[in-house]
Amino acid sequence: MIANEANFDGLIGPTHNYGGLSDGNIASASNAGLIAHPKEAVLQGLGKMLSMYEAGLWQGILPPHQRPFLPVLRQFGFDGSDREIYSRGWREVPRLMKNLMSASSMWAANAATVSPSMDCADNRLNMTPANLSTMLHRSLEHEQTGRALKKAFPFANTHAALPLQSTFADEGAANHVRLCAERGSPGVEIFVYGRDGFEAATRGFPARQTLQSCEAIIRAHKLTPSRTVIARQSRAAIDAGAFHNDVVCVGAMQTLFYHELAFEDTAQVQTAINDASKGLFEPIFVEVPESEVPIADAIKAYLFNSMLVQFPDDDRLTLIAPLETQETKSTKEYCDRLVKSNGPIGKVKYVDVRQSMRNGGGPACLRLRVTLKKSEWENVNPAMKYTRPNHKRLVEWVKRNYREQIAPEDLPDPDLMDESFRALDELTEILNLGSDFYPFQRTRML
Ligand code: SUG
Repeated sequence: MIANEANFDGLIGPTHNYGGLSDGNIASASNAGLIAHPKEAVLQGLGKMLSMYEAGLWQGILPPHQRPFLPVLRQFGFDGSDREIYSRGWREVPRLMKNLMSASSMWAANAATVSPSMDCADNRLNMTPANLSTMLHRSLEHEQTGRALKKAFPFANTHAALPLQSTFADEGAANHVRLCAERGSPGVEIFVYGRDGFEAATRGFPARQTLQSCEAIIRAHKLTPSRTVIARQSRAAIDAGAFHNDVVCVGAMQTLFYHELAFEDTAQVQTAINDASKGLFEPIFVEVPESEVPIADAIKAYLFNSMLVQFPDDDRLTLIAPLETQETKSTKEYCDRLVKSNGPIGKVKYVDVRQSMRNGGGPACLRLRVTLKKSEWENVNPAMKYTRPNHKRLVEWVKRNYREQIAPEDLPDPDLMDESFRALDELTEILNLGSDFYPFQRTRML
């Protein structure tokens, strides 16, 4: 059966800025207040999509969310026209406003947990939008994400997000890895959590994924229990800045590539994966020792927040890493040794996603992986597939609508809101999302 892994990238929205909103995400904290370059950011994202498409992979696009997210202001008692409540919001609740401006939906790895139809008892693609309940700015995403996923994958079983409550904190595919022998066969799904939602809170950086949310998704997606693995992320990794498991681990096909300190109990994780893959494939573990790449370097350079992809006609995997990995001595040297070895990763390709990286989002954060049978891919909304004509239309759209730069003091400008809504309105045509996709489009119709 022909099946492939498609990458659906989050298009970077017109309000991209450095808000310093994510506790435990070192890049977000240390770059807070920098001048952001939205046009450059979205073109970097499109550049990555183009290179994946040109290499023969299936590539799709997820739309940015409505920002500013005015429904929250109205819920909080602000009334009047959009421009009035926007300006009042900035005068009275500026910290809330920053949260309503974030372009964080670009990090599509946090959009949902995805289980391909080959793994699910109902033989359908199953998806659960992540509630992202740990961070205020991200907790606003799940509803719009669900709508976008339904537009892209009308045939899928798209569940509601888990309840927005700390016990069910869920960050989607960033804490999920699927290994398999070939894309069209059943695989092993690995769910990684940072805390047990019923345990007392720990000190240190927040652990954003709970055991309970992993269990709920496994059940809802009707996965085969013997083919799933639940692993605990190490406290050391979280406190070093690995706010998601995909900052210290990535997997593809039979290969799991991870840092020595990624898991609380690595031997137990390996045994569980070996057991779960019996009769399907032999897993290959590529563990990067702390002595070769200290975890602080791995996180700064985002070595593991790379895409691990199988290009058509290649017999080994390619790691699509950020430029920062090439610029950091230990990670660059590690990658050089990796490709010379006889291991499963044969190439490393570096991409420029610096605008996103400064908020802690590498190449892997920007995409949601969706393994699809060919017949399913053919039923994906064609306007949300990345194609050359779509690329051209999107680049023209960006040039028409995006600012070169946004400094923190530019955010309260109501023209920025109008520009953002105009851009999103135009985008709904390009991606064929309908004229009532965004909340601002619906209120306009009232
Ligand atoms: O949730 N950064 C995102 C980065 C998400 C990266 N995704 C994965 N690892 N899959 C986050 O912390 C920063 C926004 C700001 O500070 O303006 C932010 O939300």
